[in-house]
Amino acid sequence: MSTPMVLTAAMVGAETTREQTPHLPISAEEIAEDAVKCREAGAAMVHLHVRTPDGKPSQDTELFRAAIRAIRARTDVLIQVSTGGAVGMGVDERCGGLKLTGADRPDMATLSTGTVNFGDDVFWNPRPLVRDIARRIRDLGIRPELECFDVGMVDEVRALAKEGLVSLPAHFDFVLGVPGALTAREDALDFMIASLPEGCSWTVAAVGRHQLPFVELAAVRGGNARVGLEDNIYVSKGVLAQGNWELVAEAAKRATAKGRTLATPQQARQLLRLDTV
Ligand code: KMH
Ligand code: ZN
Repeated sequence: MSTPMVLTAAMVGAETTREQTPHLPISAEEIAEDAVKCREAGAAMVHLHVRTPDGKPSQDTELFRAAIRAIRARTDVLIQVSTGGAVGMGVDERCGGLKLTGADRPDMATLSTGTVNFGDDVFWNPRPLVRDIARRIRDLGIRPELECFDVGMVDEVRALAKEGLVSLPAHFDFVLGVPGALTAREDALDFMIASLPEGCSWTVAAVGRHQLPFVELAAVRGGNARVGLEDNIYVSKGVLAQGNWELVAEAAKRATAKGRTLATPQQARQLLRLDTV
């Protein structure tokens, strides 16, 4: 039996707009409604950003709280908050989701591990800032998903582990295909996997038209995948996905066709070691 595959739905993001797709969820209720369908389609986790009512990217604690409560009232899908936010945000703003404790505490949070060109912008993650966010995640007692936009960032995680800011084995997210960063190519994925510290798990989040083909590459390599409107709005060439759920459904179809079963949230909790931080 192969290891169950964890599908994550990156539902909202900071860059996708309603002008690009009318199916982007914005309010807590819209996010929760789509999250329920993502879970039914096979997602074990959602990667969460939030927006103000007019659609602007935000990392506001209360907007996160509302979205998390709306999701948890309806489904058991795991919730991973973004600490990346949108380019140009400061560290305190980015960490809004990490202020949630008790019943509203997220299950996981992203930790971007280095600075990278992000289209025509720069996603600014100097080493002291990465360490600041790593400490905040550690203090909340949750696991980071270590976002690597290029292969040197995997090495940076080794340094973070030596400093006691990340515990190994850890869970990585290889973000491939961001313009200006590592390309979405099969050999690039293989190099990332080969670079991992012993025993680590990984997800691949490929951007744009690469998103769904990389679900299949991850499936045959025993990895996990992230899909969703944050990274891609099309379910096939020129056809908008009707919601995040449709991308998850397509990912699930492709993963199971490659012989993988899909992880439940409970299985994902174990596979990603969320209870042993
Ligand atoms: N919006 C990107 C600049 C994360 O969520 O941790 C960064 C991002 C990363 O989305
Ligand atoms: Zn994100």
